[in-house]
Amino acid sequence: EASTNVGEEIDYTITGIEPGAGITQATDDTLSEYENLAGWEQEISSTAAMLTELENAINNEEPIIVAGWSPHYKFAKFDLKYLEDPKGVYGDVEYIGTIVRKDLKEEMPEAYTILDRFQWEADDMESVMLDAQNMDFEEAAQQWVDENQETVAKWTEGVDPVDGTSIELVLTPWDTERSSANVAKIVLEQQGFNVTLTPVDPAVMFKAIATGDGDASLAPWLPATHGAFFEEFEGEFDDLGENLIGAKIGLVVPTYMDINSIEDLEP
Ligand code: PBE
Repeated sequence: EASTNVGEEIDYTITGIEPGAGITQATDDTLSEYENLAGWEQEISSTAAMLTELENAINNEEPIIVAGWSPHYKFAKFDLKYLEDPKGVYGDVEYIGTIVRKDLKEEMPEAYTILDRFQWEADDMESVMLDAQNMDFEEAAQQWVDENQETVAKWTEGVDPVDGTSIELVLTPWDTERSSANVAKIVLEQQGFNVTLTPVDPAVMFKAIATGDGDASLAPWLPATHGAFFEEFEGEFDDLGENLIGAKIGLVVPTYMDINSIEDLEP
């Protein structure tokens, strides 16, 4: 029996997300680096639109290929798999890092110490993301902080309280980063900081920290997803290393689809 041509069924289109996302660039790179994807396109729209299309396809058991990432609740909600990426365009398992502006250590040592210690697991982030399906992120983050006082105490141990110092955290506009930023906001506010959260595109996020317009960010996905921005501004910010290990991006399909690798796709 001849295998069905998935490409034809989905109009040779990968369902992407926002234009400024690192994964959008990685998907464009994938389309140009895999010869079998000649003629394929990425449909760029929004995360919400991608999730709606994914859900519709699954409800009808139709084929679909989306630009996907984890941690994300879509893996808990649906049966999904990553397509193998033998050329490694999407990178391997990643970490989410913390970067701060150059003078933060000197000017706000209390915040620097807490941000430097801020580290959690994919499960923690996922629980905030999942709760935030039914409440706002601030509430979900507060719930996580209430339930994880021991972890929070390790981040804040021995740090002096401050009296209303303003600090601006720059994030990117995805649920993963809304989760970490809102948890960091609550922890810093408990310490006496006055915290502003500013969501921007990844390129703007790196630039804001490099120029000192923003104080810190827990949002870089590295080494691949935001690697080009990281390199562009390297040396102009302080790199505090990972805050979460085990992130991933790639092409994601429902498990009922009979393909396993990007190389299985036909031109
Ligand atoms: N994401 C989620 C973002 C970073 C966090 C994978 C959609 C991106 O591609 O830039």
